[in-house]
Amino acid sequence: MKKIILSLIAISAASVSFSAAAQFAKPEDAVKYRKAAFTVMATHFGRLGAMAQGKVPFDAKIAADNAEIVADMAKLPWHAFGEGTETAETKAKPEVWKQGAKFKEASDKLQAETVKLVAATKTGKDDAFKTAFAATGGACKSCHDDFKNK
Ligand code: ASC
Repeated sequence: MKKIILSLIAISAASVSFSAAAQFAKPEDAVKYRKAAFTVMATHFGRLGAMAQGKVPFDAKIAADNAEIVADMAKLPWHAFGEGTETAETKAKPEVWKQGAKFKEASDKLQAETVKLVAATKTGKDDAFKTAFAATGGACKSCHDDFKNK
């Protein structure tokens, strides 16, 4: 019986959506969380960049491993831009909160491009990878232009 109850608790905990999990204990925790996700994302995107630029040879398996981390990280930061985090000293522009729908669109675009990036790495084709890498970088850049201070 105890086991059943414990599994039920585990199942319901796992089904809590990301938006419901948007409750951080403190705004600083949310800021720390989203920065961490961006840091990990940038680290692995940078490794892909070295391959896209030919600084290291294209290796489909290594590219896929890195792209999967980028795609996973791309899901995470958005729910950490919640209320109370807009006054923190960060590079986020006020537009993140003033133009919420546009910010959501930009984050959706990034996530869509990272899914395509993973798929491209798995084709094993250098060209497909480079094209998808450029599209993903474009999604990073256009969001930064609108929503991130230098
Ligand atoms: C990176 C990185 C970013 C993006 C961006 C793309 O490697 O850290 O923030 O690419 O520069 O324009």
